[in-house]
Amino acid sequence: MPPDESAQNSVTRKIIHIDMDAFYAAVEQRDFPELRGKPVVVGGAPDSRGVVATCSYEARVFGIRSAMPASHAYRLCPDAVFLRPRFEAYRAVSTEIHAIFHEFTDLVEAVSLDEAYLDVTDSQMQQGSATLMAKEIKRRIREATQLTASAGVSYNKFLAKLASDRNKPDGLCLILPEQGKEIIAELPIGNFHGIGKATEAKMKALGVHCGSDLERISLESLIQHFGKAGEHYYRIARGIDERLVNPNRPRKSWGAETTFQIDLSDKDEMLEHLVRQAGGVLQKLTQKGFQAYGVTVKVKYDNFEQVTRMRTLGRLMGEPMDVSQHLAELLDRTEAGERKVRLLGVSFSVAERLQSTKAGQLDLFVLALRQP
Ligand code: TTP
Ligand code: MG
Repeated sequence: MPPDESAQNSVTRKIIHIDMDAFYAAVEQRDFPELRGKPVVVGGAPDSRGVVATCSYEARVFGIRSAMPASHAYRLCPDAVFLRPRFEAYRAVSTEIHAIFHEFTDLVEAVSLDEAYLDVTDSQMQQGSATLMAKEIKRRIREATQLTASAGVSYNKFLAKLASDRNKPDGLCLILPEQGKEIIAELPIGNFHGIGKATEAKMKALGVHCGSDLERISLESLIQHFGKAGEHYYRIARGIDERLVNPNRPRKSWGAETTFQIDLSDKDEMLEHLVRQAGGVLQKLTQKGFQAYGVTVKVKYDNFEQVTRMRTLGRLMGEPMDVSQHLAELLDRTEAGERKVRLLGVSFSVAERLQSTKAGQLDLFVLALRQP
């Protein structure tokens, strides 16, 4: 058994879930003080077909939410400030907060730029108190980034995640083992993490509206209706979630994108830009021990219409030069040049992180299989 697993198999674990508050919008309000206290919407332009990535808490009062069309958000609050995302800024913050997490434990599972699980069962920081560690992590994040995070502390991932959501923003919530079942019993089924709209509707059709209803359904019935996920629902209803914090969870893709001050019309200039971007991303992912097996180019034209072109890479790449040919071909499959371009992005889908030479050989094999 790898050391990570044995460490995590102790009976009572201490899990912290950290999630930044209104992440993209908070970074914008930090960097542009005139936006503080105002409804800020980050995402597509209100006159585009884009969607809301997130919005400040001031904007949430108007009913604006993530994934809503930006045009809808505009109707809800025409006075809101609508901003395009600045991924570089969010990534920089993400790097800072992840460095803070790693000072508390190596068992950090990065879920997204702004969210992670930490297994601190064996951490000796703060005399081993997970709640004090969560408090200290929040303090360190604020000190380093001037941003607030919410933290949840509990004995498994499901409850830690639930806890971090309870007192947002700037919250800290502890769910003790003896409280877990009761909290889940009262939880509306639509608020279960991992239960989306479709599953929620199916659950309601079965008469399941909250956790206590779920607990009354037999394992057989749950498996019959939901397949393998049924087992997970069965355990969750009882406050049981044995999923480990996986520090090697691979990020599915790594990328960068830039919105230009002035739309580009020269294709050579676009390619040059893509190659430079790709070089930076490749360097980062190689540093982290990942290998790319696919590359995607994203082009947004001056009317905000957006296309992506993807290809699988036939061999491993380390050097930006290796990828420039692919980028040129992908760009050729768009109308860039004939049409002006306001945004260019490049991202790489990555294979599993390399643990050892043996794993490396395996990766080569997988890559060979993935060749078109
Ligand atoms: P979340 O943590 O879900 O949201 P949030 O941090 O903005 O707000 P909260 O205080 O409720 O945690 O997502 C983190 C970032 O991911 C968010 O700032 C923007 C991005 N995002 C999208 O781009 N699209 C989406 O649909 C969601 C949910 C998030
Ligand atoms: Mg968040």
